[in-house]
This record gives sequence, C-alpha cells and structure tokens, in this order.
Amino acid sequence: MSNLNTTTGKVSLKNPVLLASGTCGVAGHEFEPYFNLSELGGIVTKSLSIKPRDGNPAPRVVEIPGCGMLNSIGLQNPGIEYFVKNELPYLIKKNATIIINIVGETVDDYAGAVNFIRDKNEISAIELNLSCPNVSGGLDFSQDPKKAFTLISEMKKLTKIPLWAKLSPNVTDITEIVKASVDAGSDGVSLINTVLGLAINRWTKKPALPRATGGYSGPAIKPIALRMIWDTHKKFPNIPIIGIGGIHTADDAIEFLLCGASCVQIGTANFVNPKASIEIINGLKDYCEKNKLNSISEIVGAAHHLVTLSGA
Ligand code: RRO
Repeated sequence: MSNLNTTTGKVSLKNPVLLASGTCGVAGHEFEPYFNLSELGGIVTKSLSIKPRDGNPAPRVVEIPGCGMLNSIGLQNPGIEYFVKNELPYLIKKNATIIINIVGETVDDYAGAVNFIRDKNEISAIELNLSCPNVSGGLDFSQDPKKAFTLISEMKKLTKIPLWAKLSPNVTDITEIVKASVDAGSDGVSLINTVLGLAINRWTKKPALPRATGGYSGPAIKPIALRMIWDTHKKFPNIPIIGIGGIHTADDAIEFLLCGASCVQIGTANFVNPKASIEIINGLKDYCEKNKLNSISEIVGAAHHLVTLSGA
C-alpha cells in the first residue's frame, strides 16, 4: 500500500498536493461540489493583507491559448481580520490543512497581518508572499536579497508557525534570494510565483491588461519553475521547496518532486479542471504502486542523484 504522507520541513502533509494561493477563491468554498478540502495535502489561502483591497480594474485575466493565462488581480482580498473571523472557522470545520498567505507593502504591514494569526495552532504554515507582480512595489521584497532577509527575519520573531517565502521568478538568480530567505530563517521556499508577461489586444491596439503587464501562469512556465527548483535544490539540498508552476497532471507533479520539491501547489489547472488536484493525488498513488515505493518522499530530489552531465 503506497504512502503519500509527507513532510515539508516541519509541516506534516497527508499528501504532497496543495491548492495554490489565488486559485481557490479566498478559502476554497468553490471546491465544495467537487471534493472535501480534507482530502488534499493542504490549501493556501488568497493573499491576505492588513486592510481589505479592491484589486485592479477589469479586465483582470487574458487566456493565452494552449500556454496558460495572464492575471492582474491586484491583491483583491477581504483583509486578515475579516478572514480570521469569517473564513478561518470554515477551513477548520472542513478539517483542511491550512496555509495562510500573507502580503503587504511594508514590513509593518506584514507584521500587522501575521499578528492576527501568530498563535493559531490550526495553521500549519504561513506563506509570505514576497512576489505579487501586479501592484506597485509588489516584487520589491523578492528582487532584493537584503529586503527579503529583513522581512523574513522580522516575521520569524513574531511567530513559531513555519514560514514559507513565496519567491518571484522575475530575477536573474533565484538562488541569491533563496539564500537570503534561508539565512533569515525561512522554513521553506515556494517556487515560483507568476512570470511577468504582457498581451496586446489587436482591436484596441493597447495592452490587454490595465497595468499593461500581468502574471503569466500555466503549462508554459513549467520548465522555468523546474529550472529554478533544480538550481535551488542543488545549492541548498536541505531547504524544503514547495513547487509551483504549470502543474496540471500527476506526471507534472512527479517531475517537480524528482527535481527537489517536497510538495507541490496546483494553480492554473484549477480553472481548467476543478478536480485536477484530486486526479493528481490519485496519479501519485498509481506511480507509487507501479514503482513499488513505500513513500512518495523517496523520489524527492532523485533526479539530481542520476545526473552525470558535466556542469550539471
Ligand atoms: O493578486 C494578484 O494579482 C496576484 C498575486 Br497576489 C500573486 O502573488 N501572483 C499573481 O500572479 N497575481
């Protein structure tokens, strides 16, 4: 009998498949017709800020057929206080493994939001979003190692809940930011947020999204995510990696685990197939059985062991 139980650092997960922030509403209600949230490895909430935010003007999404989509949501969320009162009880009642994604414009903003949840035992991890591409300054904390270090080390002082830093691919060398995150005490790194992109509307002759650029996600970014996870696991084999980026099938998820991710988050796939995460969990069970694995964690980082290419 295969075992999908796994750990990401100190966080125990029923299986390595989580819903990614921003792709499951604020707290996953939208998935009720399809499955129980308790069947998943976990759910990551929409990014929550100290104050509610309305987000960017419409249109907010553009499909790039066959490749994925661009979004420009702009951090729309009801605020951490509303969330704790009205949504957290729902996730607890559903027996979900809860990861709260927190965002802010300043260190004080993040601290204010973290203070609302710092002592809540029901929360398995806090994912610090350092990498929203759709608001002014949203990428600052994940493009400057010093800023990443300061933010994460300040949050570490506030709570014992494990912290995952969600980082941006929009950098020259992701491992510099990973190093700053690890040095600051991050318990894991979530790789990757969306890639900056742009679409043009040829009828209006203008960019399709209101801020021109948007966050690109979906199958096209999978190789970018794998490359960044590869580089990170190679340099920091002990830092837990939460893999994100274009995962639509169990085969995709397996590639992320082999590359060094200890769990994965499913994002854009939820919009195409709301049951994608459950199908991926079932696919992982089959893979374990076919490969006679006692535990899915046996394959984490295994692709690195077999590589003999020069310089790899
Ligand atoms: O809300 C958004 O526009 C957004 C966020 Br917070 C994020 O982290 N990544 C993204 O692509 N969009």
